[in-house]
Amino acid sequence: MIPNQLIEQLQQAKHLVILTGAGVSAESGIPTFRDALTGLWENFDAEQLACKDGFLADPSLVWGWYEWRRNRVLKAQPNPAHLSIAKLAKRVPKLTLITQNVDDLHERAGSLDVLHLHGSLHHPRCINCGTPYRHLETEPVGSESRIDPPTCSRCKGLVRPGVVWFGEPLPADQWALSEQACQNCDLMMIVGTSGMVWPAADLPYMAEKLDVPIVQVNPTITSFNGLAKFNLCGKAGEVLPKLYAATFSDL
Ligand code: BV8
Ligand code: ZN
Repeated sequence: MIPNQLIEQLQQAKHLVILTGAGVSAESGIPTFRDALTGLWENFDAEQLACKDGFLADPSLVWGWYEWRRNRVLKAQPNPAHLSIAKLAKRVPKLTLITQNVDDLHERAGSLDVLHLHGSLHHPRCINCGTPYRHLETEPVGSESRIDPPTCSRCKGLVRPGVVWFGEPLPADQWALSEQACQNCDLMMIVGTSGMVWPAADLPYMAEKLDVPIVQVNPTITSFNGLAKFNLCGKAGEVLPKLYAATFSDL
């Protein structure tokens, strides 16, 4: 199951980059982006809701969707995939974790300095002046319903989710650090992403151009299969603990 050559490369890695997508949170019960379109939102395209125009066209529909998703995350726990990634960081000299996910499960598993390319469900802000909004514990979240977004305490503007919507640029600092890591690593792991969203999907190509070996962990075939030197076909929550144990079996 785990090729010896991969075990050696992981044992000798000086700088490992891990890029994760929604698949790494799937076993925590977090629906992937496209699976999150049920109930009120089932007749929508993700791209229609996850964009500024979609929010402005129907703020309570879109805010309700994000609140429902945020509540799912609050109730979820990190799974063995998140935990294995956090443990890996203690075993390799340098690990850069880049995620496309908007949940905080990597952080809750103990990962530090996570690079969030697409923002976070947990840092809403005013759409006008950018003032951060702090969720009140008592806010009614969770039922699949329309929820009017709060308004900014400073300018009365609408509060928006702290995610990167389609058509919006990625946070420049997170992107620059991610690019830099992919161009300076000696092993790259892609976990649970279909590679359908840009420019995040560009990162593995940057590493491959520099002959960096790539490992993919995914139960299905993706556009990265041709790029990866090692394709571990399986669920991240099952494969990553095995990979960790095979590589650092002394622990
Ligand atoms: C940009 C936050 C330019 C929101 C997300 C027209 C106009 C403008 C831009 C574009 C355009 N056409 C194309 C583009 C580019 C566009 C894009 O890529 N579109 C796609 C649809 C083609 N990109 C953008 O717009 C980006 N910005 O280009 O700006 C610009 C520059 C300067 C100035 C102005 C503008 C912004 C993209 C960010 C979008 N935001 N998330 C939210 O969450 O609501 S992306 C969102 O979808 C997720 O974050 C994720 O990254 C992505 C895909 O989600 P999923 O499908 O859920 O997950 P994933 O793809 O990762 O697939 C799940 C995988 O897991 C599968 O492979 C599955 O097999 C696997 N899996 C399942 N179970 C497991 C598993 N793996 C392991 N273990 C398991 N158990
Ligand atoms: Zn404001």
